[in-house]
Amino acid sequence: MSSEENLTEHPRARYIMIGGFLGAGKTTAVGRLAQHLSDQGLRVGLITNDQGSGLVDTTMLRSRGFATAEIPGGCFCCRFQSLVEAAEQLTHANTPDVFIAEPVGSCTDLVATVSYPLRRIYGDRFEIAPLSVLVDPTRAMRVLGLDEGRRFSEKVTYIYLKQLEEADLMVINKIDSLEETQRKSLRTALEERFPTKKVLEVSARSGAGLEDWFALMTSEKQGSADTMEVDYEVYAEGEALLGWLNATLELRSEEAWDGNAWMTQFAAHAQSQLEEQRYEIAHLKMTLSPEDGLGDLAVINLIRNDFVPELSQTLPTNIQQAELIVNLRAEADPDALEAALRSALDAMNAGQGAINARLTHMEHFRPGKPEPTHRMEACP
Ligand SMILES: Nc1nc2c(ncn2[C@@H]2O[C@H](COP(=O)(O)OP(=O)(O)OP(=O)(O)O)[C@@H](O)[C@H]2O)c(=O)[nH]1
Ligand SMILES: [Mg+2]
Repeated sequence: MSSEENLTEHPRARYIMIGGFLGAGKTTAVGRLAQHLSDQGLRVGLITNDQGSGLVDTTMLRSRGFATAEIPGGCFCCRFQSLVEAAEQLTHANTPDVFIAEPVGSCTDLVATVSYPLRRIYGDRFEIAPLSVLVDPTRAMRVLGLDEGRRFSEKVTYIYLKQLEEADLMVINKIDSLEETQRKSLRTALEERFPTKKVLEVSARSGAGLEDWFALMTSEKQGSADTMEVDYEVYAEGEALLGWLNATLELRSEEAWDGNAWMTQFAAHAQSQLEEQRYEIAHLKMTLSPEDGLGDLAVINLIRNDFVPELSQTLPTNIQQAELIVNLRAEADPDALEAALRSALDAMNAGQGAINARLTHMEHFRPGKPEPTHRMEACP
């Protein structure tokens, strides 16, 4: 049976896409929204996406019990049919009332290449919500010149600003980390630069502001404005400046060890290796899953060089054997990312009571030129 036949058997499901640059808090927000909808008795299907495979985001969302389909090996826009098939796969599993999709954080032009094609080709199956674009305040303040800290180069910044330009809902996240004056000046700067946008303020971590945002995503339909112009040469060059590394390792030791402490130390070693070369980190994220089958997970994130690795989930007990997934995105040569990761591992292995680490998956590359399956500039 074709994917078209399968999907037509079911009523229209809402399709919500939460975009935003690397590290803005998309997966955190997706998990929050999925929980919010599940608590209301709705069935949710989540879709994750990456240029490579072996994804921290998928591992995290699945560990929380959400039905999650993964599209590895290319962005939604270039793998449009895989997106439709992922929805079909989830439909078979639990017939979601709502799909929540997280696009790759270095992607833009999602309205023209994903939302409008879904509406025009599969409008009888999906009701498309407004596109949300999440904003990490520190990153945004640097891009907009409100903060002096380090920033990405011009072409990566081009992608960042294009993401903001196409937002239906511009969502300042992490307001728990902001002073009142910073929050006001960021909001003012965004409203001045993008006067037609609806700007919201939330904290996916604390829950502040989420009710209003979730209400908009679950009730409003996306409008029909003409899409923005995108220079695909600059976009491709910007994407190619970002090095990508996905690795999976098996860790084991005779003695039980503290996985939270191990991962924190490992992230700190990787950070110092990258900082030595002055590579700008976009997001280093890792999960550590013990092989005891109980489903616990430790998660660590580092979202820029001048910050600290944050454990957002911890393991309750010591472990002996575990799988470590590493996803690293930085403005750097991918070979240099691999070298940094290997040096960080060497540093860990040089310590006392070393944990035996075996690499089971490693890919590191620069994303290729985006070549969307469809590009529709207007939608009825
Ligand atoms: N302080 C604070 N931190 C947050 C908030 N939301 C997310 N974070 C943190 O931001 C980091 C990145 O969050 P993710 O949800 O993984 O970000 P993402 O946009 O999915 O990242 P990519 O998938 O790599 O593009 C994590 O350390 C989160 O815990 C928030 O509201 N406040
Ligand atoms: Mg994510």
